[in-house]
Amino acid sequence: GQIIHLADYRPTDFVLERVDLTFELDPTATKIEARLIFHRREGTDPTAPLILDGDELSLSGLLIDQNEIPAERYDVTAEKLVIRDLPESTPFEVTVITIINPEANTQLMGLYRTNGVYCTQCEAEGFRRITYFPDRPDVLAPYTITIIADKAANPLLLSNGNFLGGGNYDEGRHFAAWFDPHPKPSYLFALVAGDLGVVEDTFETMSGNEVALKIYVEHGKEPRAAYAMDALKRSMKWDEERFGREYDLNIFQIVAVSDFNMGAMENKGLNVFNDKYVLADPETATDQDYANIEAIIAHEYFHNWTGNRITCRDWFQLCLKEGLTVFRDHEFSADQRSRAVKRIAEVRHLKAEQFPEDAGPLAHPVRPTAYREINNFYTTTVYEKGSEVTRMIQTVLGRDTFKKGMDVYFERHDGDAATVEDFVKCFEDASGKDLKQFSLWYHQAGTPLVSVSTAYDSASQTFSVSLEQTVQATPGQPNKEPMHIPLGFALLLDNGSLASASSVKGGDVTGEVLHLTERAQTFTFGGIGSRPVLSLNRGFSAPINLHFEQSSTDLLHIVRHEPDLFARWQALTDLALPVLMKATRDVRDGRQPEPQAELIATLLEVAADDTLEPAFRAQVLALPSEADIAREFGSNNDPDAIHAARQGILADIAKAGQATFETLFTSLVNEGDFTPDAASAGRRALRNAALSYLSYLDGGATRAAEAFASTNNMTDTIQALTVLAHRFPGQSETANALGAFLKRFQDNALVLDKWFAIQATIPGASTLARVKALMEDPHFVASNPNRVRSLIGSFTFSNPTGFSRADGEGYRFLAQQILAIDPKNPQLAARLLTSMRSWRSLEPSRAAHAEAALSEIDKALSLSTDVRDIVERILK
Ligand code: DPP
Ligand code: ZN
Repeated sequence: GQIIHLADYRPTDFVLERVDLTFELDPTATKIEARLIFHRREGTDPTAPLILDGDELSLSGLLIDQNEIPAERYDVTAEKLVIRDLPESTPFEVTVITIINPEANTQLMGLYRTNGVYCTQCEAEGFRRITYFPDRPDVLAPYTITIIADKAANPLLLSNGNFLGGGNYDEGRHFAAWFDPHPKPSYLFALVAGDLGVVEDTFETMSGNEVALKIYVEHGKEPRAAYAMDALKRSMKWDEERFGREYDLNIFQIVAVSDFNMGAMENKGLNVFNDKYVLADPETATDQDYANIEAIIAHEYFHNWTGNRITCRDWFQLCLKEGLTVFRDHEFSADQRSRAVKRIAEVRHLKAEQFPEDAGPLAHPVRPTAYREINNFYTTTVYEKGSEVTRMIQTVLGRDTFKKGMDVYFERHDGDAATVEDFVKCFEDASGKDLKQFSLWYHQAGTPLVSVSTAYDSASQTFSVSLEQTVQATPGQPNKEPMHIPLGFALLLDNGSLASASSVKGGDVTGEVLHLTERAQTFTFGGIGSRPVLSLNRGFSAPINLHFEQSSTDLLHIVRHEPDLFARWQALTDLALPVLMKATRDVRDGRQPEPQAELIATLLEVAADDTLEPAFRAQVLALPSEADIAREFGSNNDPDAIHAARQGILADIAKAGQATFETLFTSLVNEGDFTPDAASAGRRALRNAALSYLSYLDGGATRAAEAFASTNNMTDTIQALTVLAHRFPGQSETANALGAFLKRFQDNALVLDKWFAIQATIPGASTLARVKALMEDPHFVASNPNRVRSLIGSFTFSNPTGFSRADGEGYRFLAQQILAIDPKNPQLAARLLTSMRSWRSLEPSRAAHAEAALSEIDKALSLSTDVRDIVERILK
């Protein structure tokens, strides 16, 4: 794997006009005839050869304009097909014949088989595993697809676009033809064939076109696709209302498969989904599952415009479609649910996943300039930080101008393979603003740190806010420029109202946003009659770290009076984190942590406040996680000390709040049948938070076991089972509950994933032995990515005390697993390996074990490019 540089981008020498593919499906020998019509691009070298990409391919036939092509006119390897002496000005047709083995495709890239179903995954570079092709996102063409297959085994033959027709073929085979009129790059190609059940519906678009909606699932699972269908219809409506985007084919299809590397894939008109993000019913899906399904169905649907109609010029522009589409799905979920609670969940996720990436060896800009393996750039930086950057454009320009910029983008670039610069230009043109400095968000890696101090002067009635920004060095970027950081803010007065300044000096303030653009800048607000409390970075308007030593009195003022719920949650976090860190230091130094009456009283006050929505209160009671605390320390981390300190505080809160938690637990029972709506889910979340606290008191195991035995939905079941397993791992109640759960759900793979994940995340050093034993369990399927992620991934990503046990055995275990998985599924292996990305922030002895385990991987001779790239960057 060589390094590919953005600076080397140039268009292809040949323009692809049309693609016509015929698949003769066979489990081990599928024949593909690709007929590709090209012409030489004007102004290019008239002798340039045509170069097509391949991956593990062997060529079985090659024709030009239907004539055999002499051997001296082409060179072929498994990775390249180079054809010379092509016409200077007339279009020509290249016919490529390949034969591939879907059954043997364990990488799950290209055409493969999952539970007897043929399925494809082509993003980013899977299409070249099907046929030799200019496999890059700036080569767009309309596709005609013919699929021929055994009729009994494959009654369904699906591809992109609209259905053209089909019928019987020969010897028990039949065929179907599809045409996608919208020019698309190869990564959006899809084919599915097999025997599946279907749920059908229709949607009438805003201009009155009727669209057939179909969701395909395994036979018998049709009822579990109802929620996904509902989410799809709501997504289609929302994109019309919010962004004026209408669907553009007469059919939209989703296929759920059980072996899939990603969450889902937005192939034009034929989305393929990890079934985890389609299937749900109250008995088997948690509230989180429902929320994920809603978000991912929306995300893939929204790609139809942001990704498909307007695609990326090259893979460096991945955030152009992903960051933007994540922003769109976040906005959709916020509109469907509680905006503040949704924002809290987003920020928690961003800080838990993206901030560590940006602070470690895998840090890269939202729009990178070099990569060795593009699969490794489907990161939280490209997705989540990319979304935050889009959100900031909206914050900087205001909602209306942002919308205008989006309209310009859709209008100007429909049908294009565009760049980040094209995108930003649309907003510059719509607003008349120069976004050059703002664009650093795309180009500079690292989370900015903003230090804040404030001063109130009663004589002049001025309040000043001094800000200083720094961005730490990241790989390849030692020096950083000052960025444009839009900071939402409010000045809260004593009585809880908001101060409005009569004047502002020192910088640009628009509405409720303060624009930090210099390295250091002081904003002075005039006409402020009494000292206000500053609420800064409201709504997490910028993805930054704040260093602001606000007094607990001020933070409590925000907790009680901020109209913005997100800001209240943030203030509570700012109160809790220092307490958790102090307790961690105490544990490490062998001191007894001090009681924390003020924090505890505040948390309990919020918990009992019935005027606040339950989902918000549940988020507050969740406290910063062990990973949050580790991230805040940044270095020399001891996961055992963090765990012990946090557990101690949870126990103190439980003791002080017993009455509150008893009341919440008994009063928050949802009446009637289960519904997955956000309000009901919020009540469940708060009730389960109470159950979790009550487990620290006498009779905790019995109570959790009773709760487990009496639930009528998977959310409550999982919460009760988690309390049992994580708090009482060795007790009979836990063994009984795990046994009962397994017996009841052993035929449901998605539910079994939860059973594995709960056990993999039991805190403590002994969980490694449990994980190893579970790998021998007959229900563990090593070839299924969801199962591997649920057991091994949950252990390495979400079990700090288990994975980072002091003797380093957790790291050695991961190294063995990486080496075992890599030959079969490099993408999965590389992703798992990123769980080591923060190894340098561990205390020295754990860090030494981690480095040794990484070196074991590094020493292996035949690593995939995927794993090679990650291990070298992590070790550097
Ligand atoms: N399918 C992945 C996503 O939608 C990659 N495009 O984000
Ligand atoms: Zn996406």
